[in-house]
Amino acid sequence: MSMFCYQCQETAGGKGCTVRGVCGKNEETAKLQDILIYTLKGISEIVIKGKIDISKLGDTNYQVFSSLFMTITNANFDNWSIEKQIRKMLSVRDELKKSVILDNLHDAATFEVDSREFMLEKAASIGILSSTNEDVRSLREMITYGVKGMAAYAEHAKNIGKENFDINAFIYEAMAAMLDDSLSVDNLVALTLKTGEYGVKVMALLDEANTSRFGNPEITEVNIGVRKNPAILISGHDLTDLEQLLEQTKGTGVDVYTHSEMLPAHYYPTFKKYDNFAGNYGNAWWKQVGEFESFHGPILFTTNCIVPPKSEEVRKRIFTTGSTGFPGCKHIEADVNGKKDFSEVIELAKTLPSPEEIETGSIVGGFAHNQVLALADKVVEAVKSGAVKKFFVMAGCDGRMKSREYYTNFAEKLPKDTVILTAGCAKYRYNKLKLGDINGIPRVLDAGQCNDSYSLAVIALKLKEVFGLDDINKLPIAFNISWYEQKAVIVLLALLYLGVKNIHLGPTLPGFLSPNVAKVLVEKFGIAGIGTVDDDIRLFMAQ
Ligand code: SF4
Ligand code: SF3
Repeated sequence: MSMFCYQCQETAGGKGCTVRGVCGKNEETAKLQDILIYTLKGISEIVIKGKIDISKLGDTNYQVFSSLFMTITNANFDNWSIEKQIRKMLSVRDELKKSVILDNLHDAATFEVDSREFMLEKAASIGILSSTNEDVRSLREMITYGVKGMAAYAEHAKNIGKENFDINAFIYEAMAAMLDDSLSVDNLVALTLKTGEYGVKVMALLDEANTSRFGNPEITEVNIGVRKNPAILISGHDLTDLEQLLEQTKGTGVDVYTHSEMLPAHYYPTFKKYDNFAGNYGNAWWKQVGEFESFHGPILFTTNCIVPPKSEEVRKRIFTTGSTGFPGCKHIEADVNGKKDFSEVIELAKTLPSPEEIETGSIVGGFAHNQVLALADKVVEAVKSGAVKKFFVMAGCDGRMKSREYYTNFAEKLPKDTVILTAGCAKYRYNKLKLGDINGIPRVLDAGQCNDSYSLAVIALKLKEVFGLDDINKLPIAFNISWYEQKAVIVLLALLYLGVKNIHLGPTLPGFLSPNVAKVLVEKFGIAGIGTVDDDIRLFMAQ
């Protein structure tokens, strides 16, 4: 076995990628990412054992977020930049060690590697499979993946100037705990729930950061057709990158379109002032292979999900920034003030043809908590009168697997008196269907990106209060979540922490769940996989 990774839903055979990632990640990238994670565990042990005041760590906290983010599925395939980050974090680690006197440190806090060959050799003994007990391994990885998602959201919030040291402290606590062999399975189950608690906190922080900077999302019709100007396509989740790109393209004659998880940016009032913010092009991340070809212009990745480009022509048009990277694609760094210079992207756009039309018309979104709560009377009335029988939270990720057609069929077959609440790129499986509305309430309400699943939780908690219920599970809301990468793991853990039971998770259960850990999730939380569309709808409607 040359590598081992089972962090995403598309892992080979549902068990683990051992030769090359289904995502395109090669052995060397996988091993370097393992070393980066190991280094972070070592740093975390020093921070925790040395009782270091993390509010004084400055950029180190941000570098920890970025390092974790670089290892998220489809974020970074560039070995050179991962190696550079390992070296940076090793020197951070060694500086931290000088500030405290500690003995009995774990190998993760002391190991040395001077060449890439050494790193790759070292990786063979410190990866996922070095935890030999399968239940401990399963829980450790579930926590680590939750922490990766948490770090991604914390990084976005920090880019807007919002930080919460309690969240940062938890990230160190959790990563240090991954080295602690004295922790029992029960301890790790408790830590998993605590990860969910901090998942809620980080999504609340990012929500606060986004809405205070860009305004509250509002109901918006988004153009999915094209205009005649040359254009740039921006993908990923980082709204500060979008803001800078819109500022720099203003008045240049170059339009900006969103792709995949950037679609919800259209719902924020701040971005509506840009005349060149033209619409959304295409669908979820995995459809980028064809869609990037027909777009013709440059593509800017602010975060995951990158699919390795098939042609040199497309690769030359891809730019990365933040935690993303792909070999052969130009990476745009921020200066010390966080400013990024996108002039090369803009100049390239001017030389390329305008996008080819693949769709026409528009879609509607912008149903984050503030907007939905502004319509609360209408929503409550619809439930009380029986016009709406049930809400279905169908948040999460989309992916390539054919079995995900389930979600389109499920949305189509749902009774007409039900409403779908969605967030994340999972929405592309049903956001263009003509599902109609109920007394003016559209049957698909899109709250935003995956992190805006927080909005769906806020809406549920508010409804619980309005209906005077003592348990969120007594609401007429069912949860049918689809997952792919690690941000969906933190969303799931956050929902579990909030007490949501009977979540259906698909299209397959995570490969990283050992049979015993899966049993705990089933017994304690009623988690289930998906079945057939008809059976599942019958089951959900009877609940
Ligand atoms: Fe495999 Fe997913 Fe890991 Fe890629 S991220 S190597 S597809 S498990
Ligand atoms: Fe999608 Fe990659 Fe998860 Fe933010 S863009 S939800 S998969």
